[in-house]
Amino acid sequence: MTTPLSHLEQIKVNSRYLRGTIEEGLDDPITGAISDDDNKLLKFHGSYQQDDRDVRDERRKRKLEPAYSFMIRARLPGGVVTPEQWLQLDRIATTWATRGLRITTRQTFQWHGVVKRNLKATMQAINSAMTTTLAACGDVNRQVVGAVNPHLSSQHRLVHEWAQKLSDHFLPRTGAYHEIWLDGEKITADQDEEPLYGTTYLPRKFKMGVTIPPLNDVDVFAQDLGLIAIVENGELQGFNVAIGGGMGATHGDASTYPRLGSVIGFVTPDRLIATAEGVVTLQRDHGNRIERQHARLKYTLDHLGLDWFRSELEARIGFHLEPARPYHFDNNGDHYGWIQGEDGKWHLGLYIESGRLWDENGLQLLTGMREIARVHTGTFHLTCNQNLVIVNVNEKDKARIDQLVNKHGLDGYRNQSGIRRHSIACVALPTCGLAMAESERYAPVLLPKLEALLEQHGLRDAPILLRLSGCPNGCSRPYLGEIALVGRAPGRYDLRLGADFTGQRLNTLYRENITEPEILSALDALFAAYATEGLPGEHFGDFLIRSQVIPLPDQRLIPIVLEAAQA
Ligand code: SRM
Ligand code: SF4
Repeated sequence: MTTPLSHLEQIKVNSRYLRGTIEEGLDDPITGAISDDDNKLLKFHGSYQQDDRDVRDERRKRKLEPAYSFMIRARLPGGVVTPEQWLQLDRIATTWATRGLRITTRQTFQWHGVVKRNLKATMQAINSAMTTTLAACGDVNRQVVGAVNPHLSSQHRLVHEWAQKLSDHFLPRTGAYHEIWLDGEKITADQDEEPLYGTTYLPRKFKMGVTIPPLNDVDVFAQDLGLIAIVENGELQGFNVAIGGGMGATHGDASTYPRLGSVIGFVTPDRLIATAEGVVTLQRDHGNRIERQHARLKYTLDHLGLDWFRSELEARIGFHLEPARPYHFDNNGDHYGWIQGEDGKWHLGLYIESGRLWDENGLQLLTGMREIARVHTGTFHLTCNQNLVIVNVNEKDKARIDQLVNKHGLDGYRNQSGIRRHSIACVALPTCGLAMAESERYAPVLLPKLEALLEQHGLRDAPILLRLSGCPNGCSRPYLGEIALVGRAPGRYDLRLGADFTGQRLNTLYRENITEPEILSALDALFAAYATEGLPGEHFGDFLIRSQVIPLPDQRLIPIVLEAAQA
């Protein structure tokens, strides 16, 4: 007896390569929504239907349909944006979206609040800016992230090149996107094909990231496929391959969990695409298509075994992976302020709170970046920590950029506390349909309180990784925070502690379902101990482990050949 496919798998099969009835739904003037099935397909096109949760109850009482709108996500491999693109993408934000430009934790832009009648025009405008939204969401390979390492310009270029190649290789081939959004020629589904994905695409989302040690700003072990570039004497030798990273979990369901990627070997650059294709197609063929909560690659690996996966992979690609090469990571954060690249050009790293570029609270972050894009001759790089770097500035142009940065309140990087500089918060309310608690809107409330505590203990500048998520899906990669709050209910969070400073150790649940006073009181005591008992240079997460406040997490969750491979 064969087990039936999940409802979503059936929707994919019947969708005629992601067409569904999206076009008809867009034309229906009676509602601001599209059908549930089409909404599932729309994700593959890079958009989610949402509703404003701040007014949901009130509208229900007034018997109005929810205030529907659409979130749109761009695909910007490696997070690179030219000034011309910036101006076009900014114009989309001011014309059709409601909350500016939002830099995501996968170094791309999201727009929120686009209403249905403007969806097509917005998609067209994004494509006119020489980018796309295709496969920014959905059960496919998503945005490929790449480390932002401006002071080593040649390596930076290299990471971007590989992010772009991988992104292009795994882009869906369906003509549906062009037909629906760009008025492309209509073809019948039987003329269409998806050579790599087939009619059911992947069992679940798939994520890739490329980094060059000692920087791990992409959190390479949180990727389904993480690639650690090995550079010797300035030359790229190849990549260590880490598979099965992922953050998402469900409260109260121990069969779901965050997992760090396992390093399974090394490949030379000429074998990278074949290896990546082997990993993706093995997941396509063996991932769980019945229970979506167990469909990510991490569960496929834990179910079938890492040894099984590696030998199937080698059989499929026709060569053996070499032993992983030594590497060492220093940190997974961003560099702020000016830094000179090896080619003499300058780069300016800016702190953007929760990645939201918007004109509010007396700041003009969106306007400021627009002004900069008008005069800048280099590029912009978005980071996975929701920040941005103004890249390739000539010496003579630095003063002009500085003046615009100061004028528009983009100079926060100069004087922020250590914890703020290392904080990330996911979007959560009011747009995220899965949010259980506030996150992005809670960061400006919580941070001053944490800063006051840290100040009292002489820890104002201590670099501490703080990650806030409105639910356990983990969009801010909270399980890699030295301190993390994971939403449970309005005003209530799990407090997790003890990840390291480099993205190589998961944190552990410390207090469950607690309120702000309880969070502050718990942290106050730990900050006091850290201030007096921490060793020089010791990071907060490491201190918590050494002092046994937090037990060392389950070794299964630590990258498997990490110790052997590390220098
Ligand atoms: Fe995420 C779902 C926002 C990065 C794990 N994520 C969502 C949705 C689309 C909610 C939904 O399904 O209805 C959120 C939309 C909120 C909104 O209003 O914009 C959302 N995720 C985000 C972003 C915007 C967070 C941010 O503050 O920047 C990030 C967009 C990334 C991008 O540009 O592609 C974002 N999401 C992540 C990451 C971090 C990463 O990839 O490095 C993770 C953890 C890594 C991972 O995938 O394991 C992540 N998001 C999830 C999950 C849990 C997946 C799982 O395996 O269980 C969901 C829920 C789901 O897929 O069912 C989710
Ligand atoms: Fe929404 Fe949860 Fe992701 Fe936050 S972590 S954006 S609340 S799905």
